[in-house]
Amino acid sequence: AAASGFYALDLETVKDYVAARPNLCKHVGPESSKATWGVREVGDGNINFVFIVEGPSGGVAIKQSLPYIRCVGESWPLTQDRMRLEGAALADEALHTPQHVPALYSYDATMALIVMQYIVPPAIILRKGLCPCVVVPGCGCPSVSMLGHVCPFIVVAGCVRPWRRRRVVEFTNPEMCELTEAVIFTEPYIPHPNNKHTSPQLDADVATLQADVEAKAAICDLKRKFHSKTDALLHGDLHTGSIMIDHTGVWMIDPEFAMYGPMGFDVGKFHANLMLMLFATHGHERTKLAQKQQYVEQREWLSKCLVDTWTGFEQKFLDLWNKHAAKEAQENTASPQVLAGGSAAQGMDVLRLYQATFMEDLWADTVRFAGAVMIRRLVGIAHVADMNTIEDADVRAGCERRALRFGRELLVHPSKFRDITSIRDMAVAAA
Ligand code: ADP
Ligand code: SR1
Ligand code: MG
Ligand code: MG
Ligand code: MG
Repeated sequence: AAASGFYALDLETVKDYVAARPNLCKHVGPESSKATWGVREVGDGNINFVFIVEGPSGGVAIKQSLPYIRCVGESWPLTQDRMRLEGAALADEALHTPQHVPALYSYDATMALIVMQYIVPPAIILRKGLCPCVVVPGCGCPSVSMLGHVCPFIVVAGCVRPWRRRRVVEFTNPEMCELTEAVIFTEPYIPHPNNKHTSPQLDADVATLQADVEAKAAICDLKRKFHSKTDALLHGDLHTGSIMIDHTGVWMIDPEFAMYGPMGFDVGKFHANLMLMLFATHGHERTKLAQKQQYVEQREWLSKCLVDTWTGFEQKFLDLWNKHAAKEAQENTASPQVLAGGSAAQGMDVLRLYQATFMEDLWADTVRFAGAVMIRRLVGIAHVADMNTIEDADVRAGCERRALRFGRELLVHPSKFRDITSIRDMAVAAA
């Protein structure tokens, strides 16, 4: 928890906060120029407050956590330590992919805040670019390079060294993980006061889900994986609202849920959010007929992005793993080469077979986590603008129902989806 001395910033005090710190003034402007600085609170997420402070030298983004969840209020307390975790994760990600994260300028434990690089317009939150349909096919797939860089470096498998166990402990993020466990893996499957859905249109669908033994067994298994796997340092909340994009780059923001966990959780969460928008396009198209062609193009962009995300990720991940494999052989007693008794050829065979098993497992996790994330965004506490902005409730409910059924298939029957193109084809057909 934040030490005493904490206060919630506002549009005035945030300027004083910056002006009192020369290391921050250098990004904004001299203290003497304070009267000319512009300040906005731009937090549109569920949890925290974000201020942008701009002056003659540039700008900073200041993200502060209050001791509760913003979208719920004081009735749901939440650790302010989440800003420490977010700062640590940004710093860690910057070691590997500085081009894909805002630079961290400072962390203040007392004030439970981080100060970071302001990602300037025209960069836009990907979800906001998708909802009013302004992301055009000219933007590349945001995730190809990003996911490929971010997930893999831990070089998973067999990487059982003391430093790794220490890192898992360093990034233990129990309260944020418990939040995820509640809102993704528990509440949607039971009647719970946090839940909401388009009612009465989806009442029967929700009742069916909450009586669905197969879905409940699947989510139990997935929750165990979320608890117990420590493949890599995850972002932990990698949805389309955590990605900023323009025609030149991609930035991941908001890693306050960072922890060592199953890689399929990050990848699946991103896929799920692309698919939610894919299902939503049909509703937008029906209610905003003037833009029909744009939605057709957007669906094509989303479908391509879905495929490129997985294939780009898989390729980058295996490349990195292969690069590290030689090093592993010298350092790690559990490496395929050591287990092969010094035979380089056999070591390579062990590595290839092991990688194939690993990727199969990762794929199944990705499919199932994607299903769980789609479901939570339709019947749990936190819905998505992609669907919410379809004003006609009957049209919206139709999109949501189709997405819910598809999410359930991903969760319960992952083996029906042998690869990413089959997910794409089935999602396009089901939407
Ligand atoms: P929350 O944890 O509440 O979801 P986010 O980290 O997602 O908060 O930030 C909320 C919003 O603030 C983002 O959607 C984005 O518009 C803006 N934002 C956050 N960080 C930055 C940044 N570094 N540069 C520019 N805008 C930012
Ligand atoms: C109260 S649940 C809020 C949700 O918003 C965040 O972005 C996470 O996805 C969390 O589950
Ligand atoms: Mg956010
Ligand atoms: Mg946001
Ligand atoms: Mg957040």
